[in-house]
Amino acid sequence: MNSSLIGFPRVGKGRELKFASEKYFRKEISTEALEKVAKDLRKEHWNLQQSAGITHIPSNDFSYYDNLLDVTVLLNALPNGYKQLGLNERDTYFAAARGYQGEAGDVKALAMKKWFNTNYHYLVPELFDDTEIKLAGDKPFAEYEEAKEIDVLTKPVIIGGFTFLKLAKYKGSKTIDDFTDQVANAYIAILDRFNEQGVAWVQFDEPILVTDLSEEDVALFASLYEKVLAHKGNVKVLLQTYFGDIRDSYEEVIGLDFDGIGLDFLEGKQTVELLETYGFPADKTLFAGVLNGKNIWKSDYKKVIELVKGLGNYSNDIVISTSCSLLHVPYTLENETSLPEEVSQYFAFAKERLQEIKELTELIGTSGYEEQENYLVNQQVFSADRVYEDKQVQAAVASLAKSDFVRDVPRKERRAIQKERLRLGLLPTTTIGSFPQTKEVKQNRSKYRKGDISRAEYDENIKGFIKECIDLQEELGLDVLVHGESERNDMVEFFGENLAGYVFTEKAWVQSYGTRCVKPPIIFGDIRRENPITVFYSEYAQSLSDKPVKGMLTGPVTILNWSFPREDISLREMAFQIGLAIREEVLDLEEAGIKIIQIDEAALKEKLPIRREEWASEYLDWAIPAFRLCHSGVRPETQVHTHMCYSEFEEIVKDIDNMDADVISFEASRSKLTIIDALKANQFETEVGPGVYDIHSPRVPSAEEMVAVLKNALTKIDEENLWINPDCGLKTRGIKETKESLANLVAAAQIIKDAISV
Ligand code: THG
Ligand code: ZN
Repeated sequence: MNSSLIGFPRVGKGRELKFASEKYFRKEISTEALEKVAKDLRKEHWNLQQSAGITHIPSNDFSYYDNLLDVTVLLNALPNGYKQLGLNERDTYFAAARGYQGEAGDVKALAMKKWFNTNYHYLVPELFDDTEIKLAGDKPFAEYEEAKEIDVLTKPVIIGGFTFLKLAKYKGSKTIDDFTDQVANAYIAILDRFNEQGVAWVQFDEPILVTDLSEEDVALFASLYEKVLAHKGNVKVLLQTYFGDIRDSYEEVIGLDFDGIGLDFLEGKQTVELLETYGFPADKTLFAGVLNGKNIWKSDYKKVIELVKGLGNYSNDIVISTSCSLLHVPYTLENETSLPEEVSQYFAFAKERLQEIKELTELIGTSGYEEQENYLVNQQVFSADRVYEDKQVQAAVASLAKSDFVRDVPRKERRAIQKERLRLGLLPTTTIGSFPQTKEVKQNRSKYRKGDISRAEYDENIKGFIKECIDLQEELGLDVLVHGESERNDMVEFFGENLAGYVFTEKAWVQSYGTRCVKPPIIFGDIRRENPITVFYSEYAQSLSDKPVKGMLTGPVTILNWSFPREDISLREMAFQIGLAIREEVLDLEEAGIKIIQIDEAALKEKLPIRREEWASEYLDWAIPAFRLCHSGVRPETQVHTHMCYSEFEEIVKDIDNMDADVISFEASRSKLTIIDALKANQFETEVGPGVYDIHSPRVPSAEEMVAVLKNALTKIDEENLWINPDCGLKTRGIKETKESLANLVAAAQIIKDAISV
C-alpha cells in the first residue's frame, strides 16, 4: 500500500533552523550559512521519509518562516511597502514576516493569525488594488530539484489558490472575485513548470474547505479549479484537505478533474458519511488521513486497519496518510532521555509516526496480519491498563454544582468596590505579564535543571529578577505591576510541570510561528494541584511595591489547548479538572494578599470548532464555565483579569463577556480595531485593554502612534472602561526595546489623560 505525508516538521530535531535564523537576524551568520543549515535539514528529513518507505514524500513543506508567506511571495503578492525597502530577496521576506526598522525604512510586519485550530500562526496576505498576481518565484521548483539530486522524487506541496484567496485581506476596493483569474493563471504557470520538471504528483492544500462555506464560495472554488486543472498536463494533482470534513463542497470536489483527494478521517466527523452518500470516483486516488498528525499518542493498529479496510468499500485506490501535516507534533521521542518506558511506550512523535506508517502499509497488505509481530506489539500497548486515575479529582468534577460557576456579587457592583480599593484613576497602564527572558533568566533555569545550582540559589536569583522587574516598572511609572515570570519557561509548560497528571518532555518542540517553538506538556492522567505554584513569587513581588502587583495564572482552557490532551476522556472533563486546580491557586493568591489576579485565556478560541453549528454544544458550553470555575470563589474586592491573544473574537463577544472577568486585555494592533466595534455593538461590560502596540515585532512604537490607537479606542470605549497595555507578554523581546516601548506607552497614556482632563 502506498503512503503519503502532508508535511514534515522543518525546524530540526535540535531546532537548528530556529537558532540559525535567529543568528542571521542578529547578523551573526551569513545568508550562505543559513541556507546551508536549511539545506541539510531538508536532506535529513527527505532521507528519513525515504527510508520509512513513504511513497509520496512532500517537498516545499520547508519554509524559512511560514508557508503562506511563501505562497504570497511566489504569487508576487508581497505588498509594495516591503519591496520598496530595496533589501535583497531574503531580507524583504523577513521584513514582511517580522517588520523592519533601520536605514532602509520603517514598516510593520504582516498580521499573524492562528492556522485553523492549531497553535501554528500564518502571516496574512494583503492584496491591494495594484497587486498583480503572477508566478514570481522559484522555491517549489528549486526544492524539487534539490531532492531529485539526492534521488528523492518528491511531491511538491503548495497552499492552494482558494485558501490563499480566502485568507487574504483585501486592502483596497478590489475583492476576491477580482483576483480569481490572476490566481488561476498563476497556478497554471506553476503546473507548467512542474510539467517541465517531470513532477509526478503535486499537492495543493485547501484546508479552507473544512470551514463553513457559502454556495458562492463553492462556486468560486469550482471555477478556479476548472481553469487550473484544464492545464495540468501530465502532472497529477492531489487536492489535500485537513482539520475537518468538506461537507459543503464534497459533491463538487469529486466532480472536478483532480487525480487524488486527501480527506481527514480523524477530525472530519462526516468524512465517512460523505463517502457513503456520494461515493468516491473510481478514477481518483483516495488519500486517507487515518494517522493523527496533531497528537502524540501511538496509533491503535486495530482501529486504523479496520478503518482502512472499511474504506475499501468506496475506493480500491487508497494511499494512507496522516490527518494533517506533522508540523504540529514534535520531531522524535529519541530526544527524550527521562521519560520512563511505562509512559513513553504510549507515544509516537513525527519520526515514530513514520515508523507506524511503514509498519501499517506492510500489515495492511498481509493476510493474517493479526498474527504479525508488529501488530501484536502494538496491540499490547492498548490492552494493558494505564495507571493514571485520581478518584478524588473525578468525584470533585462529578459533584460540581451551578453555584460553583458564579461569583457572589454581580460585576457592576464589584466594580465600585474594586475602584474604591485599588484607586487607580482613569486609564490605568499595565503589561500582560511576562518580561524579557534575558540570557541570565534562561541560564538560571537551565543551571537549576542541570543540577548546577540548588533550589535555594535558583529562588534567590528569581527574587533578584523580580526585584529588577518591579524597579523597572516603578521607574517607568506603570500603574499595575507584574512580577515578570522569570520562573516560567512557557505559560502552559510551567503549569504542566507543576500539576500532577501531566508529563513533560525535554526537547519535544513544536513550531508556533517563525522561529518560535513551544513544548506542549502531555496530559497523561487526571489532573490535580499538589502544592501552591505561583504564590511564593507573587507574594514576594507584592512585598516590593505599594502599587498592586497582579498574580499571574494561565486559565484551564488555554492550559488544555496548549497541551497534548488525552484521547480517552472528554476535553470538558480535562478542562474542569484543570479548572479546579487553578481555582485552588486563585484562592491561595487572594489569601496571600494579592488584589488583582490575572487568569490568561490566551488560547480560548483555539479549539473553537471550525463549524459554527458546533460552537456552543461542543465547546463554549464547557469552556466558558471552566474559566468561571477558577475565579467564582474570590471576594468581590478581588479584581480578576484575563488576556486573549490573536483575538478575532468578534463573533463570540457575548461569550467572552460571560466569562465574568472584571478586565480583559487583548491583541488589537496587528489586526485592525474591528474588535472594538464589536464590543460596542454588544454592550460589552468587561473593562478592556486593547493592546496599543505589537509585541511580536522588535520595532519600537512611538508615543504618537499609540496616542492614535488610544484616540480611536476612545471613540468606542468609555474612558472609565479603558486600560492601556501592550498587546501580549514581553518575553520574546529584548530589554532595550522593551524599556523604550513601555516608556513611550506611559507617555502616550499621559498625553491622552491630559487631553481628557482639559
Ligand atoms: N505559549 C504557548 N503557545 C503560544 C504562546 C505561548 N501560542 C501563541 C503565542 N504564545 C505565540 N507563540 C509563542 C510561542 C513561543 C514563544 C513565544 C510565543 C517563545 N518560545 C521560545 C523560543 O522559541 O525561543 C521557547 C520557550 C522556552 O525557552 O521555553 O518564546 O506563550 N504554549
Ligand atoms: Zn497574548
